Amino acid sequence: HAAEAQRTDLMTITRHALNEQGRHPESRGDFTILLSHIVLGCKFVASAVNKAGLAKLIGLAGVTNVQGEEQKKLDVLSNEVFVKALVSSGRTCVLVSEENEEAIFVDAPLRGKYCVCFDPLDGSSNIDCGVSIGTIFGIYMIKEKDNATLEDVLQPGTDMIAAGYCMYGSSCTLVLSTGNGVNGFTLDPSLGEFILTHPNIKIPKKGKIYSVNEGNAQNWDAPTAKFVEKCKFPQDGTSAKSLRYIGSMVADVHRTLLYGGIFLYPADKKSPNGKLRILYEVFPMSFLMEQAGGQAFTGKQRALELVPTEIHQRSPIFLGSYDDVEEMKSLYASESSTA
Ligand code: P6P
Repeated sequence: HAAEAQRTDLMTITRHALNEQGRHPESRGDFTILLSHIVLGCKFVASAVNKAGLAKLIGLAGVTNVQGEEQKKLDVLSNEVFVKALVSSGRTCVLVSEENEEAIFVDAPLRGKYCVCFDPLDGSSNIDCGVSIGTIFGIYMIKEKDNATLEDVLQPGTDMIAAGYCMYGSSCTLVLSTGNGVNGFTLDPSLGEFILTHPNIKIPKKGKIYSVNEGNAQNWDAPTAKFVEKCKFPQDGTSAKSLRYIGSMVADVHRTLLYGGIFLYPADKKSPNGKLRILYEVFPMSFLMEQAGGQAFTGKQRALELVPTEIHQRSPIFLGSYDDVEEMKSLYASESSTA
């Protein structure tokens, strides 16, 4: 009967959020309503991404489609969908999108109490070759509801109340944390519902995989170079690690979360602050890693303790299994002690 109950106990992401909400009797369900609008955006993007290849195939993705409208690039379309969904939820007041140079401030009567930082379609350059891509988001609570300013999103990641990503790949998987562990939900297209498939995800304490763009090796600093050297030529009798690098953050992080290991996007001579953006790539993924029992480090400090001064600011990032990141931290510590 347990198996039968499991099969029919459809724990959807909305039911899961309502259960979580039950832990906060004072809550009026605003977060659940916000989440349902994020989920709506993810469902739309999942459908558009799946059709993208086909659209290209049958010529829809040319300059104009059959309706004679200009076919939007998927990342632009995804951004419009998420901005509209978040504003119409009536629960947001500041939005920061990778696609918008300036932050968006929501006016009354649709203004709410949440600030959402998101990359609507990270890794979109990989669409044409069918590599998994994703939406990444992090959520802050406004400091003072009737006075939304940039300060409300220039906060350390430790102030985020929730974070997640939706990966559009062989299946559509939404991974979410509201500060009480990490859960994974898989879209059942026949129901149009995200079903809980990965309850209470915990990242293995140590992994056998390292994930970095080796093409940047000539520009790495000494600790990163040393760490990668040890992965390839271990001196302690352990076997070498495997290199897995997809070049789409959501895909690389999802594999790291489930299988263990470490994902690195270090600073290098070309980009002293690395490439990944703090508010909608580094913070959400670091939040998830810590909630899953892993770590996230910038080369100088705990990633979530960064305080951004600009909404598109970048940071180096090393995240993943607790012990692997700990090794990275000790290499940086010994470098600074000998410097
Ligand atoms: P590189 C994709 O363009 C992205 O923003 C992330 O998804 C990914 O992790 C990174 O850049 C890949 O960068 O320099 O290795 O191609």
